[in-house]
Amino acid sequence: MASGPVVIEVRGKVAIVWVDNPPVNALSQAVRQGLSDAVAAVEADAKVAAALILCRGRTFIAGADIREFGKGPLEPLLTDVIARIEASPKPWAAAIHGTALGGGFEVALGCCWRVMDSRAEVGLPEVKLGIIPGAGGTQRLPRLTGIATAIEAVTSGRRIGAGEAQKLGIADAVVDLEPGEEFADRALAAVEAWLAAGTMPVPVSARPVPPLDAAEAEKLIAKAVERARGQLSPGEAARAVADALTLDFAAGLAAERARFLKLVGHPQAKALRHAFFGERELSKLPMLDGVKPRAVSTIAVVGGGTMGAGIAVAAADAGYTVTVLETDAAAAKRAAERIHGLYQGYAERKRIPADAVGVKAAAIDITTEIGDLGTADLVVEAVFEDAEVKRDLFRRLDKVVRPGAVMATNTSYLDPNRIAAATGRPAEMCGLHFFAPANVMRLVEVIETADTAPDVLATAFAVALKLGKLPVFARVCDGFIGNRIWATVRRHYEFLVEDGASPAAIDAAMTAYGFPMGPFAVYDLSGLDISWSWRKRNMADRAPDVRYVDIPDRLCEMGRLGRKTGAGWYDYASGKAKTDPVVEAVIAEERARKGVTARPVAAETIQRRALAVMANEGARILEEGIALRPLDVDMVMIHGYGYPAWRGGPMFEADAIGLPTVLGWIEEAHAAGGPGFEPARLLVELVQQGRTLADWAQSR
Ligand code: 3H9
Repeated sequence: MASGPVVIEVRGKVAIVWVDNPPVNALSQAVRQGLSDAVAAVEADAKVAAALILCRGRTFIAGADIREFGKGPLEPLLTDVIARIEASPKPWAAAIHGTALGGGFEVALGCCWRVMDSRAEVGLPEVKLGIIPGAGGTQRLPRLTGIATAIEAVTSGRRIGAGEAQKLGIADAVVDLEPGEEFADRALAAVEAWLAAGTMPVPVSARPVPPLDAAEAEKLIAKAVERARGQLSPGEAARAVADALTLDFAAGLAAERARFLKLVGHPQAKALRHAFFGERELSKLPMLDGVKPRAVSTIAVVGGGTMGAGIAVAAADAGYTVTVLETDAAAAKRAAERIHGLYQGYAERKRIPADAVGVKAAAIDITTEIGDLGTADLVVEAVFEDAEVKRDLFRRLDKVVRPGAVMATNTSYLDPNRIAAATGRPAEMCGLHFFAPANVMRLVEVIETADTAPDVLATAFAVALKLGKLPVFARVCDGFIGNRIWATVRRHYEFLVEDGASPAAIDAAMTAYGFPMGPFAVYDLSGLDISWSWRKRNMADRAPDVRYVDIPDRLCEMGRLGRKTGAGWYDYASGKAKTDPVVEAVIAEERARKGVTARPVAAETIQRRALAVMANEGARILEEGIALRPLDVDMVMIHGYGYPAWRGGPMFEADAIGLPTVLGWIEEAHAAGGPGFEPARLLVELVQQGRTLADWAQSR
């Protein structure tokens, strides 16, 4: 076979079956057909005793071709291809470099032997796409690892490194490449040695399933369901693995297929595919087309507080030379301790060896001399959220930072245009809005000011990508994309409290919707004082007819600023969030003062109002050009605010539910919220035209 994505190269007695389907060797129809034909070709070639699958490019097969999902099954089916490989009288081996994921790992499990590069990983991440392994993964893996490990692997979708894979019996050999060695040569040598030994292992599908008590399996399934917070695939994946306890291989495979087919067309899987491709679309922007980013090798972070320390660690981890500027020696010491603490946390989670903590922390230079920032290629400001403090800082930076360097402010609510105007070079400024903890959270809003030069924007995107972040383009408005939507919906949650719902009932409704935390618990975690000072700043601009709930101000006046003060919407004296009679009394007083008769609010009402308000504000953000595409809004809400990925984000979900229905809910929210909650013009027009947000995005 000389062409197509699968090509055979015979070396001695072994046929190397090369898979070459860039970028990640996904199992498109052509690859499946190529593998199926290769089985026949290997069987027909009398000189060949065994076959070895190797992949070109950066990785082994990364799974089924996700773009083919939803198009109906195309022959040959992957299950049949794997069955042919496993049933072949000539043994097959898989040589894994990069990642063998999903269907790619399933192909490897159908082989007699698996040899892994020591840096390679395997995994069954299908649950993250709202599905389960559909080509035998749930039936073959437990035959190697046992039920409990297989359930953990398929429900988490985590990647298993070569060393662990060998311990679990997944990898038969692990190869540590010496400089100059080719993985193909080492893998081939391993296969030749196995052939020479003359023993063929029992096919994985024919091996017994290590027994597990049925009650124990039920417990594992229940745990997966609970952790999934409404997402179906983890529970289904766990059940599919547990089927192996009671069904023989063929019946288990059929049951797995039925579960796979049920899920692949489910709205949750569609939403998760949107999230998967959405993440990868974020940096594909017309304004970045052909624009060369500036070279960045050194990054200066101004401010070594929680945010600054997180940014510094993220930058150092990505290979940048990092300097942190602090105001005085005491602040510099605290910054150094914070950075050390972050690396300590890495060591505790086994991300780095314990003895690397000091070295890594020491690699981040901490200075109190602003002049030391003169050679930085990028300066990221992460100081106290005060316009004058920031403007003054940038005035001083302007004098020392070298010409051509990029300067970024990490403000969340202030106007980057005003901050940039403090410098003599606003074209070299942009916003980089990180989310705390900045070394963990992947979301970064990249803010284009009125003057940001295209290559400055391109530089910000390039750096964010190198940091392993998900950069989302946004223009300037109060709160940009995420905080603006959060502030709007938070006000609506406050209306619901005033109208009769308790904060705990709202939190329960939203966690039941799939959020990891309820909004009032989040409010307490991030601190009530941030929005309080914003409200105080903007008090003068407040129109008299705008609905205003005084409860959070009253709590702040009582010193209840959230978790950090031991009390906010909840009381934390016991270490856990507890409903507090003091808060209940404040709420009751405010209702009485406004003449509101409290009425219970159903969880569904809370949920549909929240979705409606978020989608409506998202639509305004789109019509104002603050965000470019609905997917940008969705990715911000998923990655920064805990919107359940399996719902696809508020814009995707609004389309999925139907814009006319959602518009009805927005009108309901408007009736309750008054001015500021009017339906977005964009949504009204789309409903009139019978179009969706996705249609709108496509037509632009
Ligand atoms: C499955 O296997 C089901 C089976 O059990 C049963 C079937 C019956 N298909 O992420 P990157 C694209 S479900 C199509 O930036 P990296 C991606 O969109 C599958 N396209 O690279 C991007 O395109 P573009 C289970 C795919 O180096 C480009 O490749 N497998 C697929 O950072 C580069 O991607 C998974 O869930 C795909 N399967 O990371 C694995 N994968 O350039 C999903 C990627 O146009 N993939 N693309 O934007 C990954 O996790 C990462 O891509 C990987 C590489 C780790 C492999």
